[in-house]
Amino acid sequence: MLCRQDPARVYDPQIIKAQFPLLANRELRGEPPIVYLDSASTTQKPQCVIRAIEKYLVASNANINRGVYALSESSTEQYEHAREVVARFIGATHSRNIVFTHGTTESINMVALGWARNMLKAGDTIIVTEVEHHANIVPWQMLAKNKGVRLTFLPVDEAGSFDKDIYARLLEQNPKLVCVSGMSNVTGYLPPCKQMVEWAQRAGARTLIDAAQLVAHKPLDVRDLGVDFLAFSGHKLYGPTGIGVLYANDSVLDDLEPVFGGGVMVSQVTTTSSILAGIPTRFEAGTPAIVEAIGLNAALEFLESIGMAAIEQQGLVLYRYALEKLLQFPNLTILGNTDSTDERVGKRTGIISFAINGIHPHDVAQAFDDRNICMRGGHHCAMPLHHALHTPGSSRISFGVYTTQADLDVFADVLAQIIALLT
Ligand code: ALA
Repeated sequence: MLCRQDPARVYDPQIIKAQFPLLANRELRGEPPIVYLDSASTTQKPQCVIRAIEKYLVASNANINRGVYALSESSTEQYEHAREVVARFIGATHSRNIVFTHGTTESINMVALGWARNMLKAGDTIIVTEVEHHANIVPWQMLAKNKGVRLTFLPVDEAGSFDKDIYARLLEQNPKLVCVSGMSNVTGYLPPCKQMVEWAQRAGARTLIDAAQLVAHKPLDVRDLGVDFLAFSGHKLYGPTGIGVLYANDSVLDDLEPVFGGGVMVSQVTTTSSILAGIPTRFEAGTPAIVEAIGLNAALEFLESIGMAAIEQQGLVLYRYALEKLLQFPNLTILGNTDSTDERVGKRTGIISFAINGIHPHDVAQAFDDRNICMRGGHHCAMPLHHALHTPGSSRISFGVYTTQADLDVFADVLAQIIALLT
């Protein structure tokens, strides 16, 4: 198999990195080495994903669900196999619970427009949190405007974390839906999602988890979480852009209505009406992201062969290593609590954002870029969280399976130079 790692091999980020063409062997190509610390934005792609896409395009390319010729049938099988692999990867009962979308944003909008718009009425409450990426805020604000539902925000404390008592009080408003990020794309904060889902259910609310960041950092089991909807993107877990997933459990799936109409999602069409195709095909109008699904399949097999538990462990090692380095800099504030052993604030991983007194995050990112280090500066599409943490923007580093301690050593050396230069 293209994607299989040797299971006997101990996780070694250097060996993993060697499988990412953009990062590996740059000197041999006469290119300067780069340190890539922007995996929260998008991940690099391993050779096996690139090869799987190439192999599909060279040998199998045809539209799905249409042709009766062998090439088309094989393409349909590969696409549906990808759906099964996604279901397995997140612990879903069945592949019918997996809807392919174009990304997390589309998945969340699909819940807002295909489920909440029909199931909620004016005056109903949706709980959203201050931690959220704009993708899990704006669709609900649009729904509030069009439908008259009320949004209530679960605030963060100074540590960027939730207070369970405040959450419990908000649940007394009998919300119909609770939307929460599985992992902050700014602070790496991992809210206690399982408990939040349990409490929401007890209050009679449905739940949605934005797992865009979480899915690349921890093993995920949607049945154990008990969540109703969960959304993520392929490109943040080593697959291509343009493919995303909406998981919907059986209890909400029948109430989810298609948002897009078109070919394939119907079984019969007359000039006056149409009959919907089965689930999940009815949610995937038009030609879907077939090539991208093949790439996502390869990416998930790649991750499975390393093991998500090993990835989680290694992520925590790197997170602590980076944190120790950053904590040595005066004039630098790390967003959110930096004590990951503090039970009250929960754990963090994979992402660290910081502000340097007197330097704009864009200038920091530019200075790093001048030294071939890719990191992000700005509000990271999380303006409410930055507002709650009293800063308009921050500098962010985020890690992937290929990130090494050596990368972080280079980063810290350059950070010292930049601070000396710019302050
Ligand atoms: N959502 C991506 C990020 O946080 C783009 O950087």
